[in-house]
Amino acid sequence: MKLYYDETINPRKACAVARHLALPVELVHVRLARGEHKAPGFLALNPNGRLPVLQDGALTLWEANAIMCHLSLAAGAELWPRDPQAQVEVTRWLSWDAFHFTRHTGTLYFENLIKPLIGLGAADAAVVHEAEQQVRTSAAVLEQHLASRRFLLGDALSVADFAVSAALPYAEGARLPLQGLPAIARWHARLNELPGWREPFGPPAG
Ligand SMILES: N[C@@H](CCC(=O)N[C@@H](CS)C(=O)NCC(=O)O)C(=O)O
Repeated sequence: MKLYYDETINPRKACAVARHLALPVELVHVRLARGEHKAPGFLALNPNGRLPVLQDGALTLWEANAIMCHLSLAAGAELWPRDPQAQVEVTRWLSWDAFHFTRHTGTLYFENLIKPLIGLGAADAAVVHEAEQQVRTSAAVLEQHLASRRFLLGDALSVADFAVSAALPYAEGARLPLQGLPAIARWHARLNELPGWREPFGPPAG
């Protein structure tokens, strides 16, 4: 399997799952800052011109959430659970994440961290303000949910945890408004205990 990535928020999800599951995945570095994701060869893999992309035999798969689920199936793991009701629960959190959480933590990540890094100028204050409001609202929901659970599904780690937590490693630089939320902080600490989640871009074991 080949996983095309750069060290940014969406590829991070797929790389973390691959490493956590110790899958024999070859990481292929595509440098966003050099525009390598817009080269014809890469666009043939993903016409969206975005990372990550997974190649597994004849299958070429884009979208980080789908890639995480595929990796779990490939490993025979339970991060994408076998139980249908648990699948519904994971789907709920993946949808919530895409529309309400990482959508906005991702905006703060881009505005506060990436833009200055790649010379696109200062963060847009109005965009930052709106995203902060959205993150605060959604983080309150997440905080309440995690107050009585180890992971999003309860005791079982799932791809939903890898998705919803994608921006947490960048919380400081992205200036995510997540202070004073102890359940989220405990969950973050728990994820940090997983070497694959903590260091997703190292070579996967196995
Ligand atoms: N919904 C996609 C988003 C992928 C995405 O936007 N990736 C970013 C890197 S974090 C990217 O490749 N950006 C390049 C661009 O927008 O030109 C996924 O989850 O895989």
